[in-house]
Amino acid sequence: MIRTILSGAVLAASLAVASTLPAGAHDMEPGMAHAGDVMIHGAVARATIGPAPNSAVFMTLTTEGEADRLVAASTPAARMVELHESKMADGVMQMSPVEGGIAIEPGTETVLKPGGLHIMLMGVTAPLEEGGTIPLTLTFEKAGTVEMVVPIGKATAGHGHSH
Ligand SMILES: [Cu+2]
Repeated sequence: MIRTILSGAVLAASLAVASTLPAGAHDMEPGMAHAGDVMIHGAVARATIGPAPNSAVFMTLTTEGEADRLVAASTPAARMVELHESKMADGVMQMSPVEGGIAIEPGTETVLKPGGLHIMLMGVTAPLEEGGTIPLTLTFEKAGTVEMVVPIGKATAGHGHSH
């Protein structure tokens, strides 16, 4: 019974946050946007823990047109943003910049997720707290530039490695 009441309170708090999103989200859900033929969905920024300086943004990218590439990302919430890929090398998870951008192919979901492709936020200007949002600008080779609102989700394990 207590658990039910608490869940209701948490849900109400979540809805309150969602209703105060900044302009620019249009009528789309936070974490969703489109640039030309490219659709962005499920975007989420990882909350930071304590004084951790880095975070990452994950999302799913699809195209309803021709192949494209995510070539750049930026946000005022971090001093530097890079497109990264994490890979296991000699039993150790390592990450490196993606040369030439992240490919988006017709008929396929390009999934940015912990342990794989991600948008790395280096040097966050303030802690990223779950339930908040950050603005994010994405630039695609063909579809151009789009500004979107990205919700901040849970701090997840799996991307805690450093450079
Ligand atoms: Cu990274």
